[in-house]
Amino acid sequence: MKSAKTKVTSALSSAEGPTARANDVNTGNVSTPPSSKATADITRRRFLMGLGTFGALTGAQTLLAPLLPSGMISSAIAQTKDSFRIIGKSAGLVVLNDRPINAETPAHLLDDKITTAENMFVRNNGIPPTSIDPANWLLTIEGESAKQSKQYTLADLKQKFTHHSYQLTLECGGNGRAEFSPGAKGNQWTTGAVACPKWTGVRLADVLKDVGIKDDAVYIGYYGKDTHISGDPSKEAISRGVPINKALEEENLIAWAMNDADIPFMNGHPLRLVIGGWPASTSGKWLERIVIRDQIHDGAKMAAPAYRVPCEPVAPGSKVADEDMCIIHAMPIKSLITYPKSGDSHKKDVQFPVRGHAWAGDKAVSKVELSIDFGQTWLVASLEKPVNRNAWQHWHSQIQFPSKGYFEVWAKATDSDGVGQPMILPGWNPKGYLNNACHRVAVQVM
Ligand SMILES: Nc1nc2c(c(=O)[nH]1)N[C@H]1C(S)=C(S)[C@@H](COP(=O)(O)O)O[C@H]1N2
Ligand SMILES: [Mo]
Repeated sequence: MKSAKTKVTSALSSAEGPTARANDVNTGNVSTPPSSKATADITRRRFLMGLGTFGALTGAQTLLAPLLPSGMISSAIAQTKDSFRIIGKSAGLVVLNDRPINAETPAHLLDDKITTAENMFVRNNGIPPTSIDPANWLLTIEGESAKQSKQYTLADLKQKFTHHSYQLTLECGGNGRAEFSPGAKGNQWTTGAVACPKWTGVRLADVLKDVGIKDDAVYIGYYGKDTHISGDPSKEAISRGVPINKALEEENLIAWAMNDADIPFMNGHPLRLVIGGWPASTSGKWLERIVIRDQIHDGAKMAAPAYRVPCEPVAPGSKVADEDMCIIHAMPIKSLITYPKSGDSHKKDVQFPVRGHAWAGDKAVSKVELSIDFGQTWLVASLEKPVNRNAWQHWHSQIQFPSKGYFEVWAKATDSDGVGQPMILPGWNPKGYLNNACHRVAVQVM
């Protein structure tokens, strides 16, 4: 069935091509998650382990490894990035950029209801920290709308406040960017800049209230330990935030654990902000400082055009003035088919399962429908309730194909306000954000 498989994959090349390519070439083993005593040393050792894998594949000199800042790949490795793995991450992740490292998750690797550490995507704007010392980590809360400035160690946070766990969906605002036409610069995410692990930490609201919030507070902003891609220490890699009303919702966490283990280094160990349902750029990694602002936060990548879309719809390819760009708030309704894997073959007479997840920013998902005839008829899938607000919802169904041949499975989710996913690309915008078009996978029925 080799020729049919090739045909199936190429029929959906724009949506699934890079995924299929990466799966063909990546064969490394999976490394273990970070230990609970992770330090700078461990970070470095894990980086060396990664290079060791690379060295085994290519014969490269691992001697070079100590010279490389963690999170960066040398140009030698970049040339063969398809065979390089990010430390602690699945070999199936697709590396989109190596300076800094950015990698997405093929849909079939998001099949777990709770995204595993090795399968969570990685999105870096700057250079990840080169040393991490959890024992001496300090979180500072301050700002013109904070009643005082206060610092907490990780131990303080763990002792002083009630612990909470939530499954929270993080989706990059640029997820789906690859499909826009005319195209937008930036990481060419297809469908895989989304994850929904279980996070544990303290409520952002509890910590903000402990410091004291002045009546004039309108926004919060975060700062992390990573550095600007240029290496200029006076510049931030990214420093975004959310309106104070969103910040005070109970699901937002200052988290030290993901899936009951340390957060993977690339996902923000030892501490990160987790703001479910909003662009994941609001969830600061390697969290060192939170500011309570009396104005909309003005940190790096808050100003237009970053993480903004035209306030009113524009024709594809338009130039949009900065003052006509509005900040993205909650992410729109979207879904993913995590089984079957696109391009797989299936026997005609077997009823086989179709499943995935759907999420809707601050809202709930009310319905998921499937089509195997290009949207002419739809079948309603079984939809589970979210485990908590801002967590994605699992859906599943059984499909019986009417004949042999090439089929596409389409999924379309609708949110609790009755707003559904578009089947074609929605609102073109200069930076390629918020593509929530239906996901589709190819199936060859034999
Ligand atoms: N400190 C810091 N926090 C950050 C970023 C970053 O580059 N530095 N990237 C943001 C963006 S744009 C996204 S999409 C998410 C990605 O989280 P992940 O790398 O854990 O998947 O982290 C956000 N938080
Ligand atoms: Mo992002």
